[in-house]
Amino acid sequence: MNRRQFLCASLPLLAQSRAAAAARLPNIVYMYADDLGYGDVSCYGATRVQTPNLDRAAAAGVRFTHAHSSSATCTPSRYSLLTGEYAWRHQGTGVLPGDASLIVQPGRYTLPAMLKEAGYRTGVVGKWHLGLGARNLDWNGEIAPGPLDVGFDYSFIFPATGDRVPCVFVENRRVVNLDPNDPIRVDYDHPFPGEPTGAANPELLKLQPSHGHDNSIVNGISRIGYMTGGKAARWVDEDMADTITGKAVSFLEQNRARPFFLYFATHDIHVPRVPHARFVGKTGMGPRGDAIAELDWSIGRILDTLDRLKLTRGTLFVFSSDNGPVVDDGYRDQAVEKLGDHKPAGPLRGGKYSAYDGGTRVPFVVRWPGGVKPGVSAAPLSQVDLLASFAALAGRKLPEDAAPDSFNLLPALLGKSSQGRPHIVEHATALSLIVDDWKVIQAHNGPKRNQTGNEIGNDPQPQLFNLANDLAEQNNVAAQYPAKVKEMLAMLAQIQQDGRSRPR
Ligand code: NG6
Ligand code: CA
Repeated sequence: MNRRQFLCASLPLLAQSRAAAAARLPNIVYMYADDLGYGDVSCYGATRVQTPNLDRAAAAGVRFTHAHSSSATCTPSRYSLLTGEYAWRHQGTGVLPGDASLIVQPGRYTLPAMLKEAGYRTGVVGKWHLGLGARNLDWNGEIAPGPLDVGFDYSFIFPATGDRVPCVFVENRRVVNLDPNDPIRVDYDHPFPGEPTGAANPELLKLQPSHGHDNSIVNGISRIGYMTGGKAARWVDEDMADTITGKAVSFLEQNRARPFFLYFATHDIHVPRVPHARFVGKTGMGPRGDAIAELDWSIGRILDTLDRLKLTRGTLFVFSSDNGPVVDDGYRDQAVEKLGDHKPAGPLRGGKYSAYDGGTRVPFVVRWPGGVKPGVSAAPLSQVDLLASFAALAGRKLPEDAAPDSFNLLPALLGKSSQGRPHIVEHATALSLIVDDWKVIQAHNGPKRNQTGNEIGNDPQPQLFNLANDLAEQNNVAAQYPAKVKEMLAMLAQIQQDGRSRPR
């Protein structure tokens, strides 16, 4: 073959590979804060704490005002995010203890599994809280099934929450830094003889619980549940953001050459709030405010890394929170005393655990330079929609039975349409349904507030609000509009009964 023939033969190939490069699917980074409220960041109106890094993403992207986690607590929100199915459809998807078995069935069609099929390299870093193992997990051996069995290629997680044992990181299938001569054991019912607890040894604590949280002591903080052993593997709360942000950054560096999906779930701003010394005193709001500053630093590290790797234009960056805010979630950390006029839920009623909008309406920012039309969007959406929307982005067709509650809202997500989902189901102890301006909350017996002081939204009668003129849900108009209440409750019951809400 002469040079001319060679060129002629290779040109189509060259053109193809150029086209392939141009058509490289965008990377996706989904950054998920814990317990961060609608009013906790400056781009949503906070003034006493500044979040310049999130604000810069929001200014270049789309800031959503009507985006919801699917639940007012963590486990069910994360379950829905990964499966595209409302968690309340299944028993056993509530807030899990740290020794729970994996609740997402291995092999199931999940958000990471879908993206992996589409050619993405998938990783999870940070909070997991969806259980690990099948039953009676031995923390000293292979930890399976876990993230690697539901679609992730790589994982560096903490099993449950910062306030639950075991207080160790798990990388892929092993506890990190585990000394085989100091095996870990975990028990949620019985203390280990000879091990101090918060209840028996408050003098050993650097942070006192306000309710619960008085079992095993790790790093001077008593937790939920008991653990013994694994001394070298235990985390130091002050270093947690550094550790997991560092792992997230490494994942970006190592996978820069191919499409990747990073699910980065922070510990901030969940309890125990023990930010690194660099952030202590930064906000004048005590550890809760300082944890927001630390969270914003993590966001900045991710955005800076994308810039440094020249991946910013090719990366869809999404930021949100798993549920609304809480001030006293069980530790005496001055959050209540130093709150002042800061409004964690902004203009919304309730917070974490609540059927009012403060429970699930959360900050939601999408940035993709060149890919989104920047602005502010009031399109109603739920995190349960990310599976179907990202599938559309990656050109995948969902199997009919997969992701039964996930709507493809890609045009809305990219700021190109104001059309969101036709209805939102919110989950707290009661279920609620939002359609257009109306919101109904199912009747539910139980206390008005839980021990955090947050309003739960329980009422023995259904409640009805018009969010267009009463965003703060102050005027229950159920008595004025009985037909509306009836119609909406019937629709909610239908969604429950059908086992799915995504049209076939
Ligand atoms: C509650 C904990 C709370 C928090 C929550 C889960 C007590 C008294 N309270 O049971 O501190 O851990 O569970 O939070 O134990 S979540 O964000 O993971 O849903
Ligand atoms: Ca949470």
